[in-house]
Amino acid sequence: MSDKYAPTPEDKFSFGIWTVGWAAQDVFGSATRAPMAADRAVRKLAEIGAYGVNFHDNDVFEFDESDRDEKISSFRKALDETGLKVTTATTNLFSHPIFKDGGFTHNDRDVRRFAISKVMRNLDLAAELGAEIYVCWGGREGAESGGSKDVQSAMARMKEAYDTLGQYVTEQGYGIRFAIEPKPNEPRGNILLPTLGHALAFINELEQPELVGINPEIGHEEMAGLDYAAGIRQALWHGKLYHIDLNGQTGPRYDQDLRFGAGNVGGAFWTVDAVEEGIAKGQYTGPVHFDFKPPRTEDDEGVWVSAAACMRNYKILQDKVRAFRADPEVQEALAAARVDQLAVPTLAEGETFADLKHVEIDVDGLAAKGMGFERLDQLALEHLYGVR
Ligand SMILES: [Mn+2]
Repeated sequence: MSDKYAPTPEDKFSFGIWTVGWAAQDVFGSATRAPMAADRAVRKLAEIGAYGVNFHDNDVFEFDESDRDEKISSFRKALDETGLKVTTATTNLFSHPIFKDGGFTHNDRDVRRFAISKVMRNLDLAAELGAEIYVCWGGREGAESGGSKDVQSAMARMKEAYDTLGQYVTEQGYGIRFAIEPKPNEPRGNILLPTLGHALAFINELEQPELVGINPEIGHEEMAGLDYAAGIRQALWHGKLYHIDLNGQTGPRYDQDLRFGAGNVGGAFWTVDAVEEGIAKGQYTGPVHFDFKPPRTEDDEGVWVSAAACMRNYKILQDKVRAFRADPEVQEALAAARVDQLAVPTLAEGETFADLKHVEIDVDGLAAKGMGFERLDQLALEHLYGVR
């Protein structure tokens, strides 16, 4: 039986090892599932049709690195046997108590030096395993109270860390680029670089800004009340969308990490539209990555149902988005809403501000004219609701 929503390698779907591997411990309760070795996660992800994986160093081996060689060799064996790619890697600078005040911006200098060294060691492994993108989630870089963090110095130390790591990958000849993952809060009361906009501005201050882009997550941007699809479209315009973390979230609350397509369904529709735009224009070349957590209610079987659903929901929405864009009535509604007119430069070729100083337009006529956006959006909803 052929299934048009079945994942294919061309879809480039990838998962973090920590997503399916999460044993479901939370603030209020202990784990409800057994720990999962990275090599099992790789094998199961391959079985359900994933293309690649992303891992934290400590998803594979322990913090003290006593089992490093042994665990990397079984991880690598699983990768070789399944053909799964390591698309992305990252460093855990948040779980161990030493990182309670962050890594790159910890008030203690020794911890900052240790954090950079931990990332460098894992960059070697990332390069060895073929990862092209290195995600940096500064989950503990932040504060609960205003006086405890000198934010300007924290920014300077953050820059120092990225500049040092940039020099390292350049020196080593690794073809790796960094992707900063913003988040407004949780686990810290407030986290530095809280939104993709903050991160984009920060990147401009770096010595080698071309080495650093962003990895926005749906849930994280929506926790801040922001429109994810519009955010990643802006990042594409800047040429800074290096990676994406797709999942589900229902409004500003704790980080839900629902499977992709759950939570804000309308947001998911426009997210797929935005990702497809980026891919079609050659602006996004990374994996279609899912960073979700199967809820604590699920057993092992539920974990794989949830993971498979991320990919399935992406393909269902991809189908709907394509049907929306191809619909002649939608094209007519887009034209009536003058959406294409925004691509026309406001000044004609050769014009300067002088030509705009005394512009004569039909003020009353244009003020009275409707935009037709409701008709257009209703067509989108009808595609999403499955009645067109
Ligand atoms: Mn999250």
